[in-house]
Amino acid sequence: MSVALNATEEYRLLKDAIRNRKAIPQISLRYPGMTLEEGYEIQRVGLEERFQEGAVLSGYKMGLTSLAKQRDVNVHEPIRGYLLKEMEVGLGEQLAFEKLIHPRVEPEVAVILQSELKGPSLQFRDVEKAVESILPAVELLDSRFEAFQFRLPDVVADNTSACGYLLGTKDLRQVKEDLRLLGVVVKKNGVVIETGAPAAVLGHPFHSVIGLVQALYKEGKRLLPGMVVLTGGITASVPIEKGDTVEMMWPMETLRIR
Ligand code: OOG
Ligand code: MG
Repeated sequence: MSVALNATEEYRLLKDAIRNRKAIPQISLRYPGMTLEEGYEIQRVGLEERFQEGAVLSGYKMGLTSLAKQRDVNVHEPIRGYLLKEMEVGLGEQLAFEKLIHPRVEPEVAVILQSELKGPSLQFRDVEKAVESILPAVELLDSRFEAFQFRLPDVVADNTSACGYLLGTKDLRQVKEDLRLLGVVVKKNGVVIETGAPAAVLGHPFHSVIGLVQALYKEGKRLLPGMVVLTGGITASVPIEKGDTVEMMWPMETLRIR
């Protein structure tokens, strides 16, 4: 029989990794039988602690909703994590590299809600009606695990590598085209290194929102007006270091990260 892990203790190690800016070994190396539920329990303990420290929830993120991302980290199942207000990076703001371990950025579609979403049997049109805006976004990832390597329960415990996010300003619905087909071009230091389209995310990013709401429902939670949902990386993520510039070009605006 495997030994049960202590979620509070495991969260402590993740927190130390952030504070010391030093990655730690994967939890599942010490607990080979670690389950997905244990991963979510560690994530839950972490969120609870953050609340006690005064952090404010700004929304949620879905991860590994595209094939490109699943291949990127060799984990093949969608996962979810939480977003805090303090994670938001302003447009034009420099990344705080001195606090990061091995950051990566990825292009995403963010959905901002104007009304709540809940329930086990949400339909596509329910999401459509609840949306306030659909914005191009960048997620900043920074795994707390060595070599950015992990298994499914590890990355869930680590709040799905969440670290920051940046929102664009132009609602993608202003482009009179099918959202699924809008292109995003990712350049690093002037060189195109990734290209993609929102269709990469479960066929349409709204399916990611539906999956999230269904998972939250099982925990008695819902999405509230004003919340941000990051629907998942469209392409593989791009490592970024001090001195690099990453540009994500969408039809109406380019998001620049440095
Ligand atoms: C895991 C988080 C995945 C996404 O958008 O797919 C994620 C990782 O890649 O470190 O945020
Ligand atoms: Mg992401």
